[in-house]
Amino acid sequence: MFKFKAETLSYIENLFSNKLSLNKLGSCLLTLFNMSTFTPGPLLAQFDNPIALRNGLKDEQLKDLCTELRQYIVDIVSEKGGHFGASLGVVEMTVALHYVFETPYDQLIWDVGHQAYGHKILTGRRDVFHTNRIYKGISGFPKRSESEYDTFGVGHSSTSISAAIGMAVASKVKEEKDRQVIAVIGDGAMTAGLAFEGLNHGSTADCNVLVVLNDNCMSIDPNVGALKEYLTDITTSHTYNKVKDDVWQLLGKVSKFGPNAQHIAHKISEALKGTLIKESNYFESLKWRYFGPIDGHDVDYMVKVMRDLKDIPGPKILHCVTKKGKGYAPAEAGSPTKWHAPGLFNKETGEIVKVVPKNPQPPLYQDVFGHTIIELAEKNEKIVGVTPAMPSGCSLKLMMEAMPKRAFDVGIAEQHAVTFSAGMATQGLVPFCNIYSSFMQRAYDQVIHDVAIQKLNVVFCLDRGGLVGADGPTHHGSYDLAYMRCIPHMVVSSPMNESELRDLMYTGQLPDQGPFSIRYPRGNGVMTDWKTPMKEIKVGTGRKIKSGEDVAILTIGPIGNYAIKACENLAEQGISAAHYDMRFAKPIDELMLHEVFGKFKHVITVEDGCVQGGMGSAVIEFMADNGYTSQVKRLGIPDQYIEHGTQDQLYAECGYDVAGMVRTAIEMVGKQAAQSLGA
Ligand SMILES: Cc1ncc(C[n+]2csc(CCOP(=O)(O)OP(=O)(O)O)c2C)c(N)n1
Repeated sequence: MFKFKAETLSYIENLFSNKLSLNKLGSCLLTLFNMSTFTPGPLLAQFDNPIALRNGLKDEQLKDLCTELRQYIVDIVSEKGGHFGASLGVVEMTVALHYVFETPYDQLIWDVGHQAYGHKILTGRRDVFHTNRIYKGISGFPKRSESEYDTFGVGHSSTSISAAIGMAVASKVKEEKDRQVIAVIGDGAMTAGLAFEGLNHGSTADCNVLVVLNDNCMSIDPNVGALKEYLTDITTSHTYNKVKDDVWQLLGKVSKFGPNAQHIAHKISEALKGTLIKESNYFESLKWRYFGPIDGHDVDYMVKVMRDLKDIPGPKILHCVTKKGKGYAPAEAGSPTKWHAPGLFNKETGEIVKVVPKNPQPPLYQDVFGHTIIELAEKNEKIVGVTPAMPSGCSLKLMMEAMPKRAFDVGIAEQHAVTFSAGMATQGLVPFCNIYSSFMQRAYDQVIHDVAIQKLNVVFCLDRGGLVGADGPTHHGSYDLAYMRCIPHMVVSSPMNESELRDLMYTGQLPDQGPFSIRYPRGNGVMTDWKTPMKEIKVGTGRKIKSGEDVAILTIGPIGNYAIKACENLAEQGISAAHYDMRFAKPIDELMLHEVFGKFKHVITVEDGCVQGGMGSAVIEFMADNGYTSQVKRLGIPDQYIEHGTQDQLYAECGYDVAGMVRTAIEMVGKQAAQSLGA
């Protein structure tokens, strides 16, 4: 049977409630049938996939195709949202790669994948691209289940080189001699240890990999560290560039030499090395052949270079210099950080759409963190802040500006961020190490081995804990409550509101706290007046928000605010629900749990995290250990990967929105309550 999408249903509702103007009717009808109202340029419209492109496009049309592809991205992202600057910066690279290489047979891997919009549009998803990141629409990142052109699922950075080497070695094992593997990786992603591990192994793996280094000097915020400076040096070095030009001239002839190509290429690289003895090349020293830097926006030249490189076997790097936001004037002129994912904007003026609320709104949790750490650090000189490449995203930027010597962006290097924090903690400092919940997965051993076993006082602030929305399964912070809870010494906490976040941050920096984790979600809090005086919360204590008779709802974190509404709703239906804000998943508040299980036959636990191993599991463990026998239902993220959508859509899908809590309570006690009401 034909099923309407949720988005479509809301259009229908709006139509019938007269909320939509007539001129929107057309676009609504198109949306009903999931059709695009966006019109691609004439060239882009002709090609449904790269095979058609390679068969039909002439070299002299490459530039026009790039212009149309760029425009199509601007048209759609300005109205539908999503990542922006990075995709515009790789338009020429995307076209050149699909034009030169035999995708999907040749394997093209995008690192992080936030820059792959052009790739999606060229690889069969042009007409559904307007559903990008929308509930039930296409994913904002490459995804193997979505297209055979998406060779490797991504979202987290710096995986592309390792994956490419794996694929290339597999090709070797399978004796597919003609198959090419290409990884596109940004200069930001290149700062991660994982990328280095790939480079280090790749040189000896004797396989056919091309790494295209997309160097735009930016991560989300400005890229940091020595590699960035090295790449800038090599791009601006006159000696290097002169030699490079000579080499390219020679290289242009390589493909014509057929079987001798390898020998000639070797001679070229030796010549390059010899000449640049004083400026020895980082990649060359790791035994990767290095080519470039070249202008990543000159599509004709990119095509020429890539054609040549196809004939050169072994591991090689092509260094391309690009600009984030290229071709869209407001993004080129403005802050690349702002244009990384600007939200909706007026494509004619470049003005970013801001809905100005009538009344003051509660702050983002990340900003509460950003302001509170400064307040704490002003009083406690031992406090320092650490972020792996997310200073804007987690708002540590505020501290980096206010106290530049005490706040550090260490690059996309979660493992280093944790061990670096551990090192500082051994010297008596109190690091607040802020890492998104899903990115922390990368640094798990460091949390255990470097922090927890040594009982060091590092305060982990896990931003984006819980379902994050449009970024989808790679970014949902589903697991932290569970993965932190099984670590000895670790305090596992989550505030229900801004004031509790401040109190927990205050508590975490008190003497001898040991490893202390505080998780909070993406988005806004609930308090407009949130700068409350900070006080200690006794570790392992929750609080009763509301008494009740029929059922107890135990929550952790801001999802507790949904429970408040659920209790009100249940009261209207004659069910008296008690509500407890647990605050800690570990140590769990045993006194409070004795009260709960001593009184209630029906208990519901709610967390914006996986149901396995989280707070609900802790409650059931307590119940079993203490011989209680109540009926407990755990609400949270089920044992599956949740796709993208708005946070509310996803809470509803997982059954822990207000309606889900009410439904569960009624299922558990509804009949009984109804009977006692005499129904
Ligand atoms: C492990 C991990 N940490 C952090 C991020 C967040 N993140 C997404 S894109 C990005 C910047 C990537 O920079 P770069 O590779 O240079 O690509 P660009 O956006 O400049 O094209 C970061 C830090 C991530 N996706 N994965």
